[in-house]
Amino acid sequence: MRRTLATAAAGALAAAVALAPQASAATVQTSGSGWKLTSQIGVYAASPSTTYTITFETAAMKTRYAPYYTEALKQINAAGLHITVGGVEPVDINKCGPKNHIQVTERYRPVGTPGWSKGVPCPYQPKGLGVGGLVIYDSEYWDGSWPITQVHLKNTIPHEILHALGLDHPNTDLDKDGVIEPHECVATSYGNKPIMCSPNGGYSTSNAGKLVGYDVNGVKALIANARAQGIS
Ligand SMILES: [Ca+2]
Ligand SMILES: [Zn+2]
Repeated sequence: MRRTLATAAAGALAAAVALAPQASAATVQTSGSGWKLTSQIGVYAASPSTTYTITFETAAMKTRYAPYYTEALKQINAAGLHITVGGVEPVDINKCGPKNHIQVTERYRPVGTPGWSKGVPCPYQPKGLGVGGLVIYDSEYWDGSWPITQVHLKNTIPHEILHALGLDHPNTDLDKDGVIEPHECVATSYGNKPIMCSPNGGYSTSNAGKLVGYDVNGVKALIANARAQGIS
């Protein structure tokens, strides 16, 4: 029995090394309770001395989306990551943008699924250190073709920004039925799931749009992973 356990532990360690090949397995963490990082596409760290700037393809998009970031950005900055709302610039959705920019645009069904938006970090960075990314919101939210509640809208908009920073969906097989299901995420004693829960999560109260504690821990993990690799 004891041997079996030891073998299982060794296997888990090997998996951790495979996920973060350039990092110290002892100190880089890519998931925890209610948070997960995008290590499978090579982004799992963020430098606290970097400023990430959110830019927009058009002025109308800035007007539309920027107000939804206010509360989340306060929390992300309080957690130690610097992120700010910038201006307008061209966006090529097939390429990484300027370094440390999170570029925001809008398309009709950007991932093909009605009602789904997309948020991705610029992938495969040295030491997993994020350099910004791309967010493409589904234009259906605004023309009535995809009915979305205000709560879901308020949570979805910052959710995609957090993807671009390096946070993944923390869904996990809580009921042990062998399937990681939609909405299968840890919750607080008040029933609040991470804003990063797929397909949607976060507060359903007037706090909608704010990160839940789990998400803040994910942001802190991005910074801790940079420091663990000697990046200040
Ligand atoms: Ca399950
Ligand atoms: Zn998502």
